[in-house]
Amino acid sequence: KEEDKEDEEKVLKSKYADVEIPENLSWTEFVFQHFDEYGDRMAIEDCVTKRSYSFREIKVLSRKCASGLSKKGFQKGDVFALFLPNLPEFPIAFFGVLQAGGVVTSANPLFTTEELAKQLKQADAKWILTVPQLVHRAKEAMQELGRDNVLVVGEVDGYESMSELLKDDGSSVPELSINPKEDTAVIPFSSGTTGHPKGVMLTHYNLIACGSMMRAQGFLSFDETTVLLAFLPFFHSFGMVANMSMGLHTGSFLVSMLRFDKEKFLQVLEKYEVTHSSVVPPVVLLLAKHPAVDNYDLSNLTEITNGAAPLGEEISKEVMKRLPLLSRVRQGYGMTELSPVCHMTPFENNKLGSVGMLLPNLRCKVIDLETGEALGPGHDGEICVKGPTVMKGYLNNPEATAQTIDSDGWLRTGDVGHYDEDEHFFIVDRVKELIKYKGYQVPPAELEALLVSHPDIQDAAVVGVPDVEAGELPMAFVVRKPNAALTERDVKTFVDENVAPYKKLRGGVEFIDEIPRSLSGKILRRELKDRLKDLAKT
Ligand code: 4UW
Repeated sequence: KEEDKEDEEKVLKSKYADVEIPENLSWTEFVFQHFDEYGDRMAIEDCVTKRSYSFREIKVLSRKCASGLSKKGFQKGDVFALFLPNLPEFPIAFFGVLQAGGVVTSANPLFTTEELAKQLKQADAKWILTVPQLVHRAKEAMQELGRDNVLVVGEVDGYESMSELLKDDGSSVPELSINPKEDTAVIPFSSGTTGHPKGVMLTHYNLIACGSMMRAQGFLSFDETTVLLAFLPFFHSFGMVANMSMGLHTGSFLVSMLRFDKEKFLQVLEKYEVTHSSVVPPVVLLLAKHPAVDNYDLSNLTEITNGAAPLGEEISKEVMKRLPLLSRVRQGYGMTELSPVCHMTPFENNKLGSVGMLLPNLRCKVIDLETGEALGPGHDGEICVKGPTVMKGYLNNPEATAQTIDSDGWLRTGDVGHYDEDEHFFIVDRVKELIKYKGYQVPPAELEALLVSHPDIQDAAVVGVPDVEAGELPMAFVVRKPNAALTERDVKTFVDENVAPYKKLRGGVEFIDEIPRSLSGKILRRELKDRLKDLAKT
């Protein structure tokens, strides 16, 4: 019956046969499945300090971490925050927390104390692990919850080091009964289709489903010969699942990079003979256009996979022309709420500019923006996805969950696109509020709330302005209070002082008399974007 209904509704089923999704494993058990075979081979190495760990060490040390945490009273279901750049210790802590029965919430290391505190409060984090440079921020943010459980990778006076934890004898790893379909493993944050960042509850099963689906049919082509440059942040779903976890699962060698730097990136590609890298559009642009690329031997690089923001056909062609040994420029399209990937380009016959095909085990429909009716090939509409990777829900936010996942289980992505006759998908626009700066999420609602907290600002709206390198730049429309002498510089300085650098108003500030709103009070962002186009013409 369900199938008949789906046929009528123009629901697309993946063209690929369903894969079996293990139902009785934890995410750690899934990721570590072949670690004993990989043994003493190097699993991850920091490209600057050269600190490295083998697969065996990751397994042993993450158990020690779990045992040490349990001795400290950390319990099943407790939330542990990772406020870390991409260090080789990241997976040890991550899988240590999971083996102690905990839940990982991962925060952007660029966050200000306030941004971090908001996440820690919402997630009710019991512990936090950070690096010496960020320890004060971590401590202040934890203090807002009345807690002081701060651990550090490295040494800082007055703080406990993670290395102490790793000296544990490993005797107290709890016997866990994980219910993979119910128990949340990670809570990354995302603003989804509207409003402020929210905790996205992904269960062990959600992640295992995504991992299993990605491995089918060579969608994810990593194996034991892969050298993967892992600079995409592990705190974000893309880096966390597609690189850190699936890289380790497949026995790849991960070269971790703490901070992205153009020259360093090219040096590392050459020196480590990197074969694969997951990237975002500015990095593809760099490979296609930067003169320094010619100074390096990138002949081992056979595949790059773009995600998190749109990549055009032209730039994909350009990079392939410049790097003739790069045989594949691939894409994945996903969303934190989808654990996180729903479409990937197939191993062969991918169409440049397309985000690929629906992964196995998933259903997808493209619905008319006005009528909600499912559309056939070639028609743009909102992309909706259903299947085992749809998040459990937003943490403590049933309203937002209900707005995003309907009663039939369909998740609305807020992205606009279409599929062609061969079922290759193309993303063309977004109807949700989200702005993406170099793949980073910038939730307009957050910046708007900050702007209206300024004593001279009456009202504000933030939109994304298209930008060749970054994708979009956040820009603000501001209504000044009567007689306020606020300048663009004042507004920018105020924002800069209060947000992580990637949220800065790089797109500028426009003063206007009134923010256009619908009768229900919603900001009419489309109208503001049109106004921007008009401004650009004049
Ligand atoms: N083209 C156009 C794309 C694309 C895109 C995303 O921060 P989030 O919530 O999540 C992500 C996750 C991306 C991702 C994860 C795992 C993976 O394997 C993969 O590809 C290899 C990609 O970005 O933001 C979600 C929003 O980001 C936009 C889109 O608007 C989506 O709803 N987005 N990927 N290829 N736009």
